[in-house]
Amino acid sequence: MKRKYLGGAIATVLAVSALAAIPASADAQVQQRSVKSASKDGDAKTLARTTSRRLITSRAPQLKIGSADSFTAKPVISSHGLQYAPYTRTYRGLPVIGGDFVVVTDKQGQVITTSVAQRRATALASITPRVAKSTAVATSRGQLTRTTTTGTTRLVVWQQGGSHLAWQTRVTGSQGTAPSSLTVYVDARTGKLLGSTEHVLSGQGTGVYNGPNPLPLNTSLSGTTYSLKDPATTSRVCQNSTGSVTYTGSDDLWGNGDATNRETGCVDAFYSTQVMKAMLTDWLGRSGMNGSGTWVPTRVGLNDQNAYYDGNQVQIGKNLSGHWIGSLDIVGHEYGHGVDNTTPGAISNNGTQEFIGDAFGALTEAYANEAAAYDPPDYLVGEEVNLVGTGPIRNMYNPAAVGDPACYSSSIPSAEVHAAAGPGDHWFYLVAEGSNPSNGSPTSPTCDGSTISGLGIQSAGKILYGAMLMKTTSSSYLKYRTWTLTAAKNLYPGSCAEFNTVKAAWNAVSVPAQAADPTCSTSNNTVTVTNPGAQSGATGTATSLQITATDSAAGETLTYSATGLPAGLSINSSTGLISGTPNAATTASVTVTATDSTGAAGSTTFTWTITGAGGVCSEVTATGTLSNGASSYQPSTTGFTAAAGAIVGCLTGPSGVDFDLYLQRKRGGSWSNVATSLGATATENISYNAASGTYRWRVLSYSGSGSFTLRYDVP
Ligand SMILES: [Ca+2]
Ligand SMILES: [Ca+2]
Ligand SMILES: [Ca+2]
Ligand SMILES: [Ca+2]
Ligand SMILES: [Zn+2]
Repeated sequence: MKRKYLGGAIATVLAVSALAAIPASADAQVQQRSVKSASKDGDAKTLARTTSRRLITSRAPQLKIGSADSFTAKPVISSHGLQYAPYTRTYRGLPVIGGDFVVVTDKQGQVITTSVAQRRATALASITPRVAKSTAVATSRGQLTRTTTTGTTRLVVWQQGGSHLAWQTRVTGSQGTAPSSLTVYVDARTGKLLGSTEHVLSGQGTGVYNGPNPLPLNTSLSGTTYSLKDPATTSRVCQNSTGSVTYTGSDDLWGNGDATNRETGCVDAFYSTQVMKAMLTDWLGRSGMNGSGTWVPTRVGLNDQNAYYDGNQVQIGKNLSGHWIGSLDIVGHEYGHGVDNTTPGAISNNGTQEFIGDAFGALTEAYANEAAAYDPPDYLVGEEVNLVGTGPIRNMYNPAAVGDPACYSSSIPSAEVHAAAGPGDHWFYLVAEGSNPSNGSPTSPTCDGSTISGLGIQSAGKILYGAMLMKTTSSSYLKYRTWTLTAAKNLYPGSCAEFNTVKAAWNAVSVPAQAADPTCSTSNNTVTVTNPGAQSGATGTATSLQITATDSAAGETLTYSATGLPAGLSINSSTGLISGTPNAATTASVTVTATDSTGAAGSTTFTWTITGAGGVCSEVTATGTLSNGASSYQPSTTGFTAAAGAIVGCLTGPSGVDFDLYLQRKRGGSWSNVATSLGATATENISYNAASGTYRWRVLSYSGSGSFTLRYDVP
């Protein structure tokens, strides 16, 4: 890659000085926008940008803003409901290498976390170099055994631990027999080498046999000429390495089954990017290799037992039998470097770059999910063809099987980059499949003897990708531990199962806990049910009431229940809608409860008065108070006279007590019960088809005390 951040993005520069004033209205404006529904990605991205600017202008301490910093916003990335706003930094106009950060926000623009490369503010006594540019260029060229191209040299700040004024130079050539392209940093005050970044990321491939044939390929037709070019994504092509020419033909039939034929090699490689494109969209919510739909060309014909991504292309080489090696896992691996390079912080550092590639290879192979006769998912890298005569070149569930370390140690960051993939590959497998899978996948011995249950490869990929969107140039296994834990927490709100698995898997590969690691707890959720106020209705008239509730944890599913509802009404447990037709007059005390999936619950209580439509329980209202076990006679012990017809009574009382209702008739000087309602609560209803005579109500406290209301109709 010759230039950073090519194309697409319209960068905005935001300068900050110690005197920067925050507009008085800024907070109010953010607040106002936050309460608006931001259902579209665009709104959420705008809110993320606004929030990030506010963090910068308020000089939030976690951003480590120095006295002369400016910031450049890169495009906000939306994924799984979260927004990732990356920024790069300059100091007194010089790019700060290691000054980048990412602000993560939710859909409402609230900050969820920040990921900052540097640990202290940038500060330099002087930005005048003491070492000549030509001296620095010579030192940079000396990092390669043969340098064919030297790019432009510029002054930057190398921010790692402390701040160093540095000359940055891109040199391209070879390191021994391997292609190499380095960005080299030389201290501009002392002439010492500060560090370098490799841009050619080589993997080793395997032979390529996707199936069943014929493989469906998304090709283009122009005039009468077909080409191996995705019509929907014209940057996704497969070319002959010689001349970098996209394969074309007069028919839409490709390859001849000969594994040494380059066009056949392109069939497998082009099919592999086609599968990967779908995997990125469906599983990770990412558009194409670079996140905005763009790929770099695949070129088949590299004359080496190798494949590589260099920022501009993916070159596919061959095995010892001359078979081109564009298998799902090799192609997925190389374009995984492309995803890594085009997410914040660029290529992963300190021994983590190759495990990222392997994870994307495994994800691509898993998404294709081919039958055993072809290239089934297996968490091996390069198993299909014997590249150099030793079988697969990496084994994610048992790295030691191919001689790679399975466990992290302090020597990993400086180990050979492919061997350094061992602990990360092992971690990815444990998160995806676990240590003792029950689905037939292989066991994966842990470094600490622990047992882990997997989350499935789709969740493992989602969490790893979420971490990559928080990546900064300070990436390492230690940082990936913190970032994946943060991602698991953010992507599965209200649940700690994913977080706990990610944590257990890092422990299982000996990556130690970090001070910056988040913690996960579901016990602090609060659920709030909005009180709808007193309600009223009438018997025989359908009614409905929507209950609303909020949860402090995002993404939770609420379940509703209710007690004390007027007879005839019920609540929908998933929507919170109360509906139905009341069939008895009452004054009910209704309590609605909402519970989330972690068990957190909230409730509210309100009264709901149902009056008798057409006179039911509406003529006479009597009230009284009962102590436990006592009776009250209404309207008095001597009762009332009634004509023949329906005597209807509706009793209500406090919740938690059991009052019962009796209708008594006087005959021959004594009273006897003619109707009773003896339910378990204080709500009782009687409708009695009476002969003319003398009647009275008896209200009995079966248990509990309190006041009651008795409404009744007399014919
Ligand atoms: Ca053809
Ligand atoms: Ca396979
Ligand atoms: Ca494989
Ligand atoms: Ca009762
Ligand atoms: Zn690689």
